[in-house]
Amino acid sequence: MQPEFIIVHQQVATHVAHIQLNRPNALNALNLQLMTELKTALQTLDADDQVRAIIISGNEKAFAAGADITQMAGKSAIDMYNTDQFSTWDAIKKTKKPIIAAVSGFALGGGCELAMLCDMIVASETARFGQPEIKLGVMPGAGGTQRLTRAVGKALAMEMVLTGRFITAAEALQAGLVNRITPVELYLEEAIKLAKEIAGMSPLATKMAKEAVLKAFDSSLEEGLHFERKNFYLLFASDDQKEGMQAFIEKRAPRFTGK
Ligand code: CO8
Repeated sequence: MQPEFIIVHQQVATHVAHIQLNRPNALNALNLQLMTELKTALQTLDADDQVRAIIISGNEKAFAAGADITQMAGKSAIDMYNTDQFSTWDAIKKTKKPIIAAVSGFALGGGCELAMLCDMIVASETARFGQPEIKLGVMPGAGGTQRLTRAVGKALAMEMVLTGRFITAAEALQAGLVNRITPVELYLEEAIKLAKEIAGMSPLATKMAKEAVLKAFDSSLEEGLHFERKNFYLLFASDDQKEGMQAFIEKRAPRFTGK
């Protein structure tokens, strides 16, 4: 069945796939169906050998303005527990391939959390990041208090979470939340450029490197270093390691196959 709220573009030649959130009338508010479609698309792309890097974008006005407030408003705690809408987020988190969020306009609440669940963020100058849940009488629920704090530090995270203030793209860059900012007409192009660059590397190495960087967030230094070393050694079982190092020695571009 065709998804209703996302569009998936796949560039076979460059090994880059692009998922566009497409609920523009609601500023891409993340209702349950959209999140399920996103999860399914990511699982499919993660299993597809032709795909080596993934972009998630919205449109110029909004990456996503958060969870769908109208869908949540009348729910009880038991409804929330039974629906367990964060289980889709757990599945998205398991994506092994690098994901770049291309953010323009609003990235609020669950939208900011979704961008932070990605591995890198390319933002347009018009991007606005915020965790405004406090204004709705709740608080972030999909990683906002944890990933934001790790990205920007306690002072700014506390201010954003407790006041709901949106920060600009420039502030987000300065705080280390985003990788780079571009004029609005170039943000998607820039994200695609970055994705293509990553897709040119060994797909095995990028997956294992992503896994190891993420490990830094929930392990001690010793444990993380141990994990890193194991992945490093493991890559010597790959053709790509032989090819990458041989190509260096022969002064030519490597041809990575993911084997
Ligand atoms: N949910 C549902 N509909 C929304 C949402 C939303 N989060 N955001 C915007 N919309 C709708 C509006 O209701 C409006 O619909 P309509 O045209 O039918 O009235 C349409 O999108 C356009 O919005 P506005 O007219 O409000 O546009 P403005 O440019 O005037 O304002 C804002 C833009 C400032 C972004 C404003 O829309 C706003 O404040 N939106 C809500 C932002 C927010 O509070 N987000 C947090 C939601 S809670 C959350 O994310 C909890 C996370 C938990 C985990 C996530 C699980 C998926």
